[in-house]
Amino acid sequence: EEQKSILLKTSSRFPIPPGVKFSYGTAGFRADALVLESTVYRAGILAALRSIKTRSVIGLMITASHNKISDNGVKIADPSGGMLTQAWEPFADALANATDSDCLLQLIIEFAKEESILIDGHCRAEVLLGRDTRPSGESLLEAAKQGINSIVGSAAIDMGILTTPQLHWMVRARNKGMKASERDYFEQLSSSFRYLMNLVPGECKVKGTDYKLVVDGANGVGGEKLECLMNMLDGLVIEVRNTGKGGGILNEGVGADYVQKEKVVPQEFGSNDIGMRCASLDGDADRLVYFIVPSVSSNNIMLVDGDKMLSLFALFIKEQLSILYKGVDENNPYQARFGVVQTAYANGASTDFLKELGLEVVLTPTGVKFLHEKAVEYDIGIYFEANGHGTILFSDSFLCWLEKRQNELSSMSEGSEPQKAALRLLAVSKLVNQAVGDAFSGLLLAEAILQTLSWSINQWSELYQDLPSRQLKVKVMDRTAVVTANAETVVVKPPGIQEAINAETVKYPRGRSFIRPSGTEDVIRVYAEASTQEGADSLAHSVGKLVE
Ligand code: 16G
Ligand code: ZN
Repeated sequence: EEQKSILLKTSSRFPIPPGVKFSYGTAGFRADALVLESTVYRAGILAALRSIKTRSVIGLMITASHNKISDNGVKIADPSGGMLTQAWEPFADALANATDSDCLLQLIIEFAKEESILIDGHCRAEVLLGRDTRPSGESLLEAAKQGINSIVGSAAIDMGILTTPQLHWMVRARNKGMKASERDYFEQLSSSFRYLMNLVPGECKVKGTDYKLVVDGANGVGGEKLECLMNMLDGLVIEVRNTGKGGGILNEGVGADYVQKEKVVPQEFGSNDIGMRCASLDGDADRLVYFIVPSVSSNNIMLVDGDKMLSLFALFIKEQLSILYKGVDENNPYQARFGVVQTAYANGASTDFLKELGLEVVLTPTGVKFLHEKAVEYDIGIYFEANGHGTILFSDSFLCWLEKRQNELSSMSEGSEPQKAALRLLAVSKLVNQAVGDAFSGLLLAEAILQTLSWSINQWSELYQDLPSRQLKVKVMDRTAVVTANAETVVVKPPGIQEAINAETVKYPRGRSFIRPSGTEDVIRVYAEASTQEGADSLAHSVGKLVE
């Protein structure tokens, strides 16, 4: 009864805006910040219930990533640090759209019963809260707190302004009984980076212009946090621009999404940076792309996208594994299952490259939750979206074996190549965020690998030649009319469209094209690639016409 009256009282302070329908999409709820208070309040309730149900710490992050500054959003992190289980998404939708306090209360009671969640104050809930630098974040965070506190026995712990991956990391660390402050996060990243750098062969230290990395912070939380992390690093000089302190606007003409989609130089970068190694974070620092400014004459960049990051990481890990196995005796082989996960957006040239390396490549639909879910099936699973979101997951059993093997090797032949390979892999498993894609992990790993291989960014970029591609979006009445299958590579509805796409595609050498309904906008997205840019453009346009 007490619980009911608290819920009725607090929820009446957060009426839902008229005429808006909320949906827990690929990246949680996202909308104009002005209509989000009730949704975030309700997401707070959901997080508290999830915490009681799982008897674990849950995360709630307030961010709209690469969206414009006036937008905001909220997403929930599960006990593993990953995305909220898909099984609860329908409940999230129902909560967000409940028309009034009574409906809301009714929904909660029914759901709690179904899921056997006992709200009696004995089962304690604990939710870690984080937000990015958006101005609307502060009041939305307050709404989340009220939502959490309206479930009896719940504690909301405000972790302050964070990157999305930092919050996910903290949730995971807390549930593993590890130290989980921001300081601990920075410690773990910087110490494992130092470890990798100490293993760089002496003759390989990169010199000259290759020495410095210039990072575009998207005028968001990533720029600010990278400046903290940077001070703890040895052997790497980083210059951060677009930190948000210089008056630039979040995600406006800056950031990983802009750079990857538009393939042009971001604000504050230009002719002084020609040939430099540059990188861009997105607004909540869970995406990363590298780029080079090739010449003064144009605004175009040479992009090193998520696919190329994945390719570098896969190449490096494969190499370390094969060195490691050289030292393994016949009776003690642990054949790590090593797999790569991409989406249909992966450049065809990257998929060819990975397959030629002898790796197993699988495709999933767009959205981190799908890629992540697939990658955990391997001992070492690497996933990346072309847009720069991705990570490398290690299984506990493989890490356990690796730890043991490293000990054996160090007592047998301290300083041998197989032992170094084992140490490198162990360091990578600590450097790389195991909860979710993290621009900082990706950046430090890429830097350490380039140094280990003594490669310039140009050599990295030349791993393979991207096939020219084009992306378009088409506004439609009802995007749900398009239904896809086989990891979004085939349209099953409306009938006939796939045949028409096929008929267009065969006209172009190396042609490939697909369409899918966006999970974040009211549009159908079109992707096309072909052996020439003109071909890709023209294929995208003709496929776009089929959709209109
Ligand atoms: C979200 C996804 C991202 C995906 C994008 C696609 C997460 C954390 N983020 O931002 O992975 O690439 O949506 O957007 O899952 P779209 O459906 O509008 O093309
Ligand atoms: Zn993001």
